[in-house]
Amino acid sequence: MKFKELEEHRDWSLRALADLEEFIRHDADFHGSINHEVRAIADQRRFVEDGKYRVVFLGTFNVGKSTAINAFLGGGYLPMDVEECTSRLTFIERGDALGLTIVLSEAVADSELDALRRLLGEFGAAIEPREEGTRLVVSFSSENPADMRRALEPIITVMADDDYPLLAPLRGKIEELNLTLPTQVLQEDIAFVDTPGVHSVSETRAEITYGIIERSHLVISFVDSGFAGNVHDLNFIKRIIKWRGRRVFFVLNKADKLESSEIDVRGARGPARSLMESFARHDIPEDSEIFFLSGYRALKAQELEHGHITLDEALDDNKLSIPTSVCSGLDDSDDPRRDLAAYLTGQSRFSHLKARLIDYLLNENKAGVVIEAAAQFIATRAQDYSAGMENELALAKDPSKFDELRSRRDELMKRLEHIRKSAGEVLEEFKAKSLGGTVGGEIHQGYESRFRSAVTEAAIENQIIKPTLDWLRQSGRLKEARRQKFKPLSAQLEAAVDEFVSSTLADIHRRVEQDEAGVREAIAERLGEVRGLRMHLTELGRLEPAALEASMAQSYLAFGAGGAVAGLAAGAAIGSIVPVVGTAIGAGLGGLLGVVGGVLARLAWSEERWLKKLEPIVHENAMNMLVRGGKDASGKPALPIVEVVCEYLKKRANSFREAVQAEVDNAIQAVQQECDSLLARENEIRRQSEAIIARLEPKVNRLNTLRDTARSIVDETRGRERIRV
Ligand SMILES: Nc1nc2c(ncn2[C@@H]2O[C@H](COP(=O)(O)OP(=O)(O)O)[C@@H](O)[C@H]2O)c(=O)[nH]1
Ligand SMILES: [Mg+2]
Repeated sequence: MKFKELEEHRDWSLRALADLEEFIRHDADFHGSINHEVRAIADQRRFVEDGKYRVVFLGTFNVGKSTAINAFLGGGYLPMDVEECTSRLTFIERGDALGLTIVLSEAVADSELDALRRLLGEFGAAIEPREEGTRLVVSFSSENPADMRRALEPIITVMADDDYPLLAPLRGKIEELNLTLPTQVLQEDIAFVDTPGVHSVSETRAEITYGIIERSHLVISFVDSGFAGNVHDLNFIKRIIKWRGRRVFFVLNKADKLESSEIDVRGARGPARSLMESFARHDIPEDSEIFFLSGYRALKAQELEHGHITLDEALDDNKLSIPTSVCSGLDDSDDPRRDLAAYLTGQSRFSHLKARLIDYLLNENKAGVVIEAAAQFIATRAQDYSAGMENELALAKDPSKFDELRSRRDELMKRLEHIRKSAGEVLEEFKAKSLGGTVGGEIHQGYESRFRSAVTEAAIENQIIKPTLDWLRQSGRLKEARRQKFKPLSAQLEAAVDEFVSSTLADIHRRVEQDEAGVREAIAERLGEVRGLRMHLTELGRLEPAALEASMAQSYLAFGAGGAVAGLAAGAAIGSIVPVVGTAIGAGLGGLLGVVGGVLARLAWSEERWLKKLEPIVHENAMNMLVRGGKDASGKPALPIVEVVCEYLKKRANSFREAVQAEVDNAIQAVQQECDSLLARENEIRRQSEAIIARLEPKVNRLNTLRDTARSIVDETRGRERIRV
């Protein structure tokens, strides 16, 4: 599957969903529940829209994130080498033209707007406040990357304060920057997210970073290849990988500063080896992909190619340190600019990263699956909506079919009731499994109680506190911890809590997913039967078992994919556990520093006395984080992790059950209503058959075309390439 094809399918799906919605809302021949269907369509639309390819760049200040993003964009759009002062995210997406929207937490002041206007006016950019001054829309008169950079620099940098003092208060209000770049620049529909340059990822406002990772498809973690053995954020990254299933690529940047012998992606030596050793210590999957990169060379190569810099400028750039042998080779070249660009591109190792990124987003990311699920949904819904009209049409064309429908009405209703009852049983069993209870003599514990019973005082003691203190007892650790104001001890405790929660939760999650999948399968079978009955309403007697099975199989897939999405929708609606737990861990960390960091750190006690003093503090912190709660670093109350997790498990189970129940009720009700309304209108249908045929036939055809196109998209996405999930 190519980007372009997937894009076309996405566009088609969005249009088709809009068509279906239009039909439901405004066509008198739709007889089902408008609310239910509109909500189901809105869910699908949200998934399709969210199925864009968002790549988020993480890493400490100065590691080269902005430079590398610029390399992906082919020009210096983002300011580089600047100390940024706001913790905000920069989103870069494709758009009609070069553009910038500044999202503010409060309205812009007139003085700020004036200052910004003057500044942007210097290169012909205009600014317009929207939404009561909380959004500033900047439009550029050119597509020159330097213009965007010049507009952004004073908005985000600390240094700019001296030059633009009037903008200082504005900077504090910035929540988000949205850049759009013309499509010829960003050919693939990948959106990039640059995270603020701070000294450590965990120091950025955790919610911001976690929040965006939730909405991204790939995380690229930047590491300075000169400091690969000393990466601070691996716990944070581990949570992303383990709890959210996000793929993380590790980029060892500034590889131009390495000897070629140090560059070995397999990790036998050099920085990749150091990084892999850290992976092992932090329980990061060892098959995590590592890339070497020189973002700077990659960017300069493209600037050369696009004529943004001259050959001489490149040759004079000390940072590029182009070897004399390469320089002299250029003397004989027909096109030295192209040749130097090619040399730099090769040296940068950028193409490996880019090719793998695209390959991942297209083939392993769920974007393809989302489109397939949407197409499946469209096919089933189009079929459902047209089935009602087809039945009416069949009766208008051949009113003798009314006899069968009348004689079999009671039988039909009984079958539907039977299906409703057995679906109810499936959901009852799920309720017992998820919330606890007894079904069919079997006692189920429930997810919440499973989790609570794993978090015992003894488990906390053995799996968190003891290992943390053992760690502290190793030689030199205490001294080092004291020297660094106990930060290493906090980090160690955080890691132990993290490990404990992740592994306990991982077991429960597996069970949750298995139970949900079981429900989906069982319910899909019943829904398939309902749909079969509806499709053959006017010829119930002739409903062959084979026909029923075929429609069941089709519907099973539909619900399998669509239902998974409904589950996901529920998950999205209740939020995710990761940000909250991350915050709770951060809160515990603040607590420990608060207690120890102040007075005690300076005391000249013996090692034994220190350990005795620290033991209850570690204990207290672990208990606060997990079960008691407390205050976070900024003094706000923080819920304990156990409560956060239990709330999540309960909400997830309930939303899943409700979503499935609503889907079943909706499908059954539609058939019942349809049957009764057809019988009630028998005389009218007999009398006005001509008019009814003329009215319904084009609508049925339109819906059937939608259905068939959707089915062919399903076949295509499924057939041509296996998408790994
Ligand atoms: N030598 C070298 N320097 C780089 C490379 N990438 C970025 N830099 C430099 O590192 C500094 C910080 O880069 P920047 O992209 O602003 O980092 P950010 O804070 O992570 O966004 C700048 O001076 C860049 O020129 C690289 O691949 N090699
Ligand atoms: Mg930056």
